[in-house]
Amino acid sequence: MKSDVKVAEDQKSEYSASHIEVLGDIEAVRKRPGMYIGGVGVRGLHHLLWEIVDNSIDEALAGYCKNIKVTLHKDGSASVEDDGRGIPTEMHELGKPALEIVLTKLHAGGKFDRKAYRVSGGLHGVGLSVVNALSEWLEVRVWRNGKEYYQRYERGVPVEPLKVVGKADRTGTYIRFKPDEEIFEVTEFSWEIVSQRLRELAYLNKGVKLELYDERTGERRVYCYEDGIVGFVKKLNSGKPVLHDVIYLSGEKSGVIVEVAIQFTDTDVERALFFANNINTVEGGTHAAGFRAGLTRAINEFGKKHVKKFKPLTGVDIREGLTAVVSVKVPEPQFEGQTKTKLTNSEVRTAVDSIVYSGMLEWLEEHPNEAIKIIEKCVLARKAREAAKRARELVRKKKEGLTLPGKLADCSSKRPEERELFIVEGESAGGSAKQARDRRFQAILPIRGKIINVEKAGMNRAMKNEEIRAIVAAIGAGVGKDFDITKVRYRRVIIMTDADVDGAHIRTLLLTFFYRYMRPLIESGYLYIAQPPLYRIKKGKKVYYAYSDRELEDVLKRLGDKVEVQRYKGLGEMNPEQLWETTMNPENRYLIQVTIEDAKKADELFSILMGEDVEARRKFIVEHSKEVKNLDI
Ligand code: 0RA
Repeated sequence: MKSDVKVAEDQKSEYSASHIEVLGDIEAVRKRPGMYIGGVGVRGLHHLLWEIVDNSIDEALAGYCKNIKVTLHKDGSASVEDDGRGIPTEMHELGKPALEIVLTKLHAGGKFDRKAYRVSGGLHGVGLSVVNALSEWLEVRVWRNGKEYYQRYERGVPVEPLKVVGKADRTGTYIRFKPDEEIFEVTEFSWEIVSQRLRELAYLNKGVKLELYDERTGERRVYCYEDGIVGFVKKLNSGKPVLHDVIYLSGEKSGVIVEVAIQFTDTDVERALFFANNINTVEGGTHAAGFRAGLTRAINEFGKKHVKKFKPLTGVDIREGLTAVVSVKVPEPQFEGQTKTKLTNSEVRTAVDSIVYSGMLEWLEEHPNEAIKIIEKCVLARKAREAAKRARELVRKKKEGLTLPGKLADCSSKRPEERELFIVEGESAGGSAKQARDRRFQAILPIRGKIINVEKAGMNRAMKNEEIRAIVAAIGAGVGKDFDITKVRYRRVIIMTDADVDGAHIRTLLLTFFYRYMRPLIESGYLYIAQPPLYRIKKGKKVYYAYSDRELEDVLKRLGDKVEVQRYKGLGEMNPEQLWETTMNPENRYLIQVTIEDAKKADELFSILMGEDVEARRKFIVEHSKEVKNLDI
């Protein structure tokens, strides 16, 4: 058992020769320090310290170490002491003590690798040899086998062989190093950075005592949390109103150790921290995804079972007010992303999801009062979100000056000069028109047959009418004295009604409305009336349309006999293709541009029909009784 010391002493003479081979590794690290520790600024500097602390934490995770003590020395060096098993000092195949291999060979893994959830492969885990290579000097003490071992290195090279310097009644490792000023731009360790990280590590590794002493200022801190991440969440939520005690869920699945601490607050902030092998994975990853999925599923499952009229909640609503710490330990972690802080192992997602789902559901079932509080919080969050969305939309629409009616099928073109609005009577004709149209430049607004009697109503009452409001909103240029022709959203507004008495009635109503409340629309020549054909004439496979009785006569004369004539009574009798071909397609259609005279006539007609002058109405009906057979007044 004394062989290690003896050989180390025998080695002394051959030292210069035997360490030549490690020079290559040291040189590589010193040439490109950034490749190993990310940079030579503050981050890189502290990286050296994390590398050693992580090794001690690994020893703690393996169950051999309880105390870790970090000292920031006056001379600019830092030291880490732990009470683990001590770095092996036994002779290695390479003819050197394992300790020396660990401190000089890059990736001296293999036999020395303590398997248990090493941080290696992650942000840290570059190895102690990197710390050594980038230090002006490094001293190591190991208590092991009842002895105290000591060795000193300068810029990665041992200046003497490992030697026994005394007896020991303990085990452990002490490493003190001074970052090389030739390498680092910054060489001063930061109390803030170090204390924060040590506290975080204490939370993440329950029961491990991490002590920090700053020799430069005399400040001292001890971090140790028996409740681990539960304490972490308590700390994050201190001073905030909380809905329940911290929930702790843990388990192991496919080699992944999962720990989760959750507490909902009565606030609208979400604070979730994700760690993989003690690394704060700020870019998230599979553990974050699994956590969110499992939590959402559990809460919705519980809600469905126990809450009346429960509507499934979204993850966003669930996570409002959530504080959580998720910590996983993964055998072979894989990190990606900008800062290598995104965990990508897919087995972690399923492990976290299933542990969180079943654990959370069980907790909810066992704590029904708190569970209801949480659900109520989520429902409130949803309401607030929906209200905020509505408010935002209102503001947006106010800015645009209109609320587009729901039944408007708008066109996609943004060029006002080619946009057309068809105001179509009846839902079914509106449906056909929507199918028939060229959606790029033709918009359809279906209106119900009975629109308000503008004559009697006056402007305010007219504006309470849903159909009128929809028309005003769709046109988007205001109404009455506020009407602004430059804001009209379409170059043509086309009234499309049936070629029957009801159609005529509605057309008259609309014309009256436009004449009274949007007169500039007519004066500018924007208002049109669509002309559906009155007849469909078929001879063999050929089809003709006639838009008037005169036209029908002409067509019939031309075609001779053996023709089928169909009279269209309504737009609804045409299928969408026919409607497009005959009435909407700019190539074939007939549009009547409404003049101010037409509108004025309509207005007069309307005044007679609908107004208060009973005598005028009677006279009118007698004169026009042939045309207005079915008019209901
Ligand atoms: C390799 C193997 C063993 C322990 C360690 C390294 C070790 C490294 C460091 C670095 C700082 N503190 C440390 N503590 C332990 C296991 C040795 C054995 O099997 O006894």
